Amino acid sequence: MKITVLTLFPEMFAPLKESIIGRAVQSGKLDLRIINIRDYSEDKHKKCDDYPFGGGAGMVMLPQPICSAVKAADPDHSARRIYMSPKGKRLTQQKVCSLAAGGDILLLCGHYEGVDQRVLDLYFDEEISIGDYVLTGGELPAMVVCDCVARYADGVLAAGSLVDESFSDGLLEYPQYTRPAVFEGAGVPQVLLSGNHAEIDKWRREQSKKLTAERRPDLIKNN
Ligand code: 4GY
Repeated sequence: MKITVLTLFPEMFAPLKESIIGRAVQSGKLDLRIINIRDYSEDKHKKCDDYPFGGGAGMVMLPQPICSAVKAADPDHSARRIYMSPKGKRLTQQKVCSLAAGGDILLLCGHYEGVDQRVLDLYFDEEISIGDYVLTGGELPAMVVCDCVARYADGVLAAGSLVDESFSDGLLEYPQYTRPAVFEGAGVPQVLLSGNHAEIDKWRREQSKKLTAERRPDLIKNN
């Protein structure tokens, strides 16, 4: 699986060096390329932003450095080119699945007041939002996409991890317990200690349905 990220702040992607995603990169299961847009600026001061036409607060990212970086990273437009933006279509687990199955991904992170609209019109395929709130840049959203998509790369997760989790069947996940069997006076549901796997599966399915009905009735109606 290959994911390329274009950003003015490549050091913000340090968290992806840790834990499961870090190991996926180290082992070659995930080909993650973080590209500094500034390296592609043809300006003598490597400038990457300027004032917005029409006035207003903040700065807009210049088209030239971004488009040169896109052409270098994805010369034949073989990747799905995605701009992280609150204006985009909301990310869902279904969308994550389709991205994971879809081939190479290129993510553009905006910063400041965003990118020149012509970059999106001329070079990008779609916009994705991770939720209805505004961040200072697209870097955290791009990390969210990298993380949740990379979980689907072959061998990244333990076998079966993708099967039972929340949303995989449109329901929230059942509660989990581990040792000790009694913690601060609180026990574990007896069925989980019974060794009866048919009963355990049944209990977990019931818990999933109950939790989803209580907390996310919208997920049930849309099912
Ligand atoms: N929410 N989902 C989001 C975001 C920050 C200025 C445009 C989001 O995806 N991206 O809040 N992005 C802004 C920062 C330029 C993107």
